[in-house]
Amino acid sequence: LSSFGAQLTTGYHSAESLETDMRQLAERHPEIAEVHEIGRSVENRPILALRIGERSDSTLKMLFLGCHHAREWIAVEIPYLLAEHLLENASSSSAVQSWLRKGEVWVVPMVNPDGHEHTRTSNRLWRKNRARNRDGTVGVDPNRNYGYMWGTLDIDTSSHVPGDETYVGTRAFSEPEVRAVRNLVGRELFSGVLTYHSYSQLILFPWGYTTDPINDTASRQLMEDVAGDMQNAINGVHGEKYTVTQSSGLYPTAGDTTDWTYGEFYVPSLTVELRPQTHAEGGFILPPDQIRPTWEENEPAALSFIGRVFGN
Ligand code: ING
Ligand code: ZN
Repeated sequence: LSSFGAQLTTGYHSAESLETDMRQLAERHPEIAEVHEIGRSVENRPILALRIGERSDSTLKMLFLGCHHAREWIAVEIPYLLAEHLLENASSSSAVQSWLRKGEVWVVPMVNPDGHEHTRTSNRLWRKNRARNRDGTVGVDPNRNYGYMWGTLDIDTSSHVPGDETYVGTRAFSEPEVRAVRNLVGRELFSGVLTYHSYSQLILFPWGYTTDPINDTASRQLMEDVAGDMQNAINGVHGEKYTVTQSSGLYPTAGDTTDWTYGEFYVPSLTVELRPQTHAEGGFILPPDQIRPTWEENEPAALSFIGRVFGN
């Protein structure tokens, strides 16, 4: 059973085919995998996590998130394929086996199922969730709705105007999809967080809300080292270049995932912007034949982050 089985039309998962595949994956590996519903979306779709690991009382845990933004379809597939890789190599790879003995990996491939469904049926380039705003517009940007320095910027990349693409919402954690992640992170105390987006081929570390660097030089060094290792791992597979930078260097944003997980919990936290590099190469519309090579280069990158956190 390959992960491409349920994706006959586009090569990409829908919310529904993802649920089917996540449940089948867990059923095939009952000793080390469980599906958890961590919350429900605005339109009441389940937000699902796979918990992978032998123990449920471990203190070493990592979190991989995908698809805060509806149109970034590749950002569903990479965390899903990571989960599949860990489960299918749990006994054949000694590194994976030892990680799953001492720690847990949590994977949430689709934080924003309503928006994702909207991109399949109505508007391929929809970004936000499907919240009904008071002024009649639709959608809050889930990657502006986290509670660290939330709402402190009011610019086009972090907007207080409800109809805008980067609308921050009425208050921090106003959105159920973002509360689902908050509750999971509050409960599990992760030692590393990686959230996937597309596109641009970047590896981003906090802060987003300011161009100031992180004060704590040890944390900053750790995140830059992990990011640099990931960059090298990626480059070594197909020669693709991913650039490491502070996220505010791309553009300033307040309320993103990694500012909150680092700012609130001091957890090393990174954002990866997957393929392609440019708009001319398709932007958010990545041909399905690129899923496999994108995974092939991101596999050693994700594993190097896990190795750094769990020990090799
Ligand atoms: N890009 C991210 C966004 O939310 C980002 C970039 C990540 C900014 C992390 C700040 C912090 O705008 C996409 N493509 O969504
Ligand atoms: Zn995004």
